[in-house]
Amino acid sequence: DAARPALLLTGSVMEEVVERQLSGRFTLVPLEALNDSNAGAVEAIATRGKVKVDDALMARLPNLKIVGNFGVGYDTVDAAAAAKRGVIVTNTPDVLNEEVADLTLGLLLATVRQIPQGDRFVRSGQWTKGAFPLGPTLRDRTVGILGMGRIGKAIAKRLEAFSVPVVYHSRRPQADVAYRHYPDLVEMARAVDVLVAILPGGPATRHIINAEVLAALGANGILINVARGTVVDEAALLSALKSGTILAAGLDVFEDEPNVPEAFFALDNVVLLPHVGSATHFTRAAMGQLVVDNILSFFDGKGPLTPVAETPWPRG
Ligand code: 8YV
Repeated sequence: DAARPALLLTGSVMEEVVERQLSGRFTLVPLEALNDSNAGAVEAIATRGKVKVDDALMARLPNLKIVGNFGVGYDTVDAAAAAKRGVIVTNTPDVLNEEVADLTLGLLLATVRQIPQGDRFVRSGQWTKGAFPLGPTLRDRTVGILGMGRIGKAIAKRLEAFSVPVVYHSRRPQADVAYRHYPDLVEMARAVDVLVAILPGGPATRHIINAEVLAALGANGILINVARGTVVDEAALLSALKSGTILAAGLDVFEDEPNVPEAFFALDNVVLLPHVGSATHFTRAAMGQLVVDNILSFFDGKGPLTPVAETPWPRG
């Protein structure tokens, strides 16, 4: 149907939520099927994960109007280039805050209290030969949150309930929180023994957690990364874990995921997760629905619901 607008899918985006609802309105075009004869019909993109929606891709789509990103992080979409082309970019904020914060606390506790190590200890029959060794605690720690956005605040709230002091580093202090703000990340790393990364990825934050930050975090220090793999210098982290520069790490994200450096597998002081911060049926469905609602609202003339900061759109 030549009159129907097309929607480009860069990958599978919640088939049962997004693809089913949008197929009534758009001809769905998987990225592999994009060619010179259907590119002109593409007015929307639904995207997730690794595939980059960059200026080169957008240049092929002269009638592109909106990019709906499945995820709150949109580092794989060049939102500035989209803005120059007058293309709206939307993400899925808020609907995943509590889910990601839950997982963050789980990963923190798993790392500090060595929960996966304890599971391995029982399964391998070692318990019958002696007790599991005593380990570190959350009780004597201050947590420094790197990024005090919507999810950072949900993490902080949970830590308060755990009676754990919270401080944070972000470019600007947040008006609506009472936690101490550190303008300098290294200074905060020196003052805390847990660093939780929950800030956007992309070039501006690449390797913000480097060897210097890890050294400042120190020998009792624990790093939790639920943001993007790119925010950590992974080589520096590996050597800090091996040498005892820091104590342990809990990682949900990696620089080249799903490829995790094998060197991590040999270390007993890391807990490794396959990027599951928001990965539940409940929350992924809510994220998918928000992708759909953004695109349909826009094509109904009511504007996007959750445009990203780079998108020039009047906010209510
Ligand atoms: C991913 C996430 O989007 O929301 C984010 O920023 O990291 C995740 O929810 C999800 O893995 C989709 O690929």
